[in-house]
Amino acid sequence: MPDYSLYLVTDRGLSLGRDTADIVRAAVAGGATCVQLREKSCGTREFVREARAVRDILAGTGVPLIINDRVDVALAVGADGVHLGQTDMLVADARRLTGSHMLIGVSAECVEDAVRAQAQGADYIGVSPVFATPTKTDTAPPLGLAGVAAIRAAVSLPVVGIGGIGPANAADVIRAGCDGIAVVSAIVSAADPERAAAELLNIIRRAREAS
Ligand code: TZP
Ligand code: MG
Repeated sequence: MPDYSLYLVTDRGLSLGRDTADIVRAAVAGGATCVQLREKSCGTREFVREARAVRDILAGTGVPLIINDRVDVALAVGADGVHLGQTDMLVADARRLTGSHMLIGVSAECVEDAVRAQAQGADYIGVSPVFATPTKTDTAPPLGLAGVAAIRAAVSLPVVGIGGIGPANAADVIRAGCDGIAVVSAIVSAADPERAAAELLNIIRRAREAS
């Protein structure tokens, strides 16, 4: 099973002018265990090109590449998985295209979303958003730690928290039951993404040891 402990979600607009490929390389050097390529503004051809570049960076590291939204891009580049939101393709339809080997993650904004995604054959749940975040403005209201715990209790799949997570609250999210944390700005906007990833991974490990 993939290690979702420290799950980087990319965002070129928040990367302070640095290449997504460089951010990914640094984050993985620091200990990121999973990478989701999330492109909201570029064309399909560029998305595929970038996905291939990131796939090549991750080759041999054991860190899976997950593509946001686009099942076609994931298939074209031989990614390890695809991540779907509540208005993206249904899990069952994505599964028809990907077959059983590709990971399918689903963002859940409530317990019902998570239970449905599990029943439909998702591989992991993104609990979204845990806290308010300026990074994504069209989210449901924040679930908070109680919302995380409720989703954790309702499904047996791995659960990854996303939204407003950084060094100050990552341990709380792990203690609330998440198998990992997904972050955008805490890594892509950090002055030193490698160090930011290493610090977060340390916090996650310590939170696990203490519980
Ligand atoms: N999905 C739910 S919240 C979010 C996404 C992609 C953005 C999280 O960004 P940040 O900077 O880690 O709060
Ligand atoms: Mg989406």
